[in-house]
Amino acid sequence: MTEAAVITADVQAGPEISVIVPCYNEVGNVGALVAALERALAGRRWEVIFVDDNSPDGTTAAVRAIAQRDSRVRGLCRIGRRGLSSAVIEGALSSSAQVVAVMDGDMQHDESRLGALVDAVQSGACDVAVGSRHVEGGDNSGLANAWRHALSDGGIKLAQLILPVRLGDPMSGFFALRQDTFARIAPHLSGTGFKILVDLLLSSPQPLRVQEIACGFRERLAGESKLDAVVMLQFVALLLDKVCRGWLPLRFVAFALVGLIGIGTNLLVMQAVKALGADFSMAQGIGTVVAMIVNFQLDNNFTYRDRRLRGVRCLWGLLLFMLVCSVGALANVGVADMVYNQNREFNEASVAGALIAVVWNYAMSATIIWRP
Ligand SMILES: Nc1nc2c(ncn2[C@@H]2O[C@H](COP(=O)(O)OP(=O)(O)O)[C@@H](O)[C@H]2O)c(=O)[nH]1
Ligand SMILES: [Mg+2]
Repeated sequence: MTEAAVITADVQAGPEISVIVPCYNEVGNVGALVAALERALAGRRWEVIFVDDNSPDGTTAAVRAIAQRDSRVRGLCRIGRRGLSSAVIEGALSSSAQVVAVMDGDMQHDESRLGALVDAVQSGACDVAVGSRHVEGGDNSGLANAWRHALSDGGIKLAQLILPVRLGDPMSGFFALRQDTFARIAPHLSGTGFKILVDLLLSSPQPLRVQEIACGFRERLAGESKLDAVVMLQFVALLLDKVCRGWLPLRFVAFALVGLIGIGTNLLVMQAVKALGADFSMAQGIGTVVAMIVNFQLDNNFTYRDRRLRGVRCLWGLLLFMLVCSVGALANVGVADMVYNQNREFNEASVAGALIAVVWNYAMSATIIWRP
């Protein structure tokens, strides 16, 4: 027996269940959720891991205050990061329990179904047990309004088109699976956006056996939903990423699309400034600077949302971005000139120049400005 394997009398075995709770600005819900878990999982060895992205409302402090009295409560605070799915991945990988369950931190999920989810996985009846609002007995009444219902239904239909398994509620954020199953799939996950269950089902090298367990969906206890237009786009990006089996670098595609918006902005502003009586160089200069600022904002809030720069770092980032793009513009003109001198093809030359510029800008942005 090795030194590490010696167990002293007063050491207790670890939990059999880790409940992973991604949270952002959920300070008003943490205490209620721990109390709910206590009731729902009575008689089982469990822990809860709150993964908070350094919420400004003090969610992590609230978790730590409870954790000081209760060793079943753990907190993982991520700095400079955002994202539900990536938070779940990191929480689940920090677990040594046999089963991990994932649930939201706003009391929308019905914790009384947790035991059934865990039992379904532990009995070997399935690989993933899903708390489902779309099987008999389930309900979706906690969705805020008709728009959220339509969005959820649309997302379900879209996901069902490409999922390898039949599932009534692939958009559920309430499910359980064995930790080793999660760890096996983890290297293949995209980790983008909100829909970690869809990510797991589409990323698993072997098809997963799924069982749905009817479950209610309540209204949020406190705080606000974080679902917004970018999260919706991230869902489409996740599906695209999986359909293309990872060969389409989605961040690059987003960066190039933002670049196209930049070209449009440049032209529009240039025309407007020219109409106000400025000469060409002045109009071109102002158009370029405005386009760079717009591009930086879009990239910071969308392309690199998970690494978003704030405050002084955002200002430095913008200056660096302008420098990088200026070098990119010089490379664009240089390469376009070279190609044009060789074959006198105007279109080919400008496409070659633009390509070099976007690749340069992307490479520099990804490695220097929004460093991983
Ligand atoms: N760590 C982390 N958790 C998040 C993030 N966005 C949302 N969450 C949490 O994920 C859960 C579901 O999010 P919510 O906004 O309620 O989504 P909705 O139920 O679809 O409106 C909640 O516990 C949120 O606090 C994020 O960027 N990071
Ligand atoms: Mg919610």
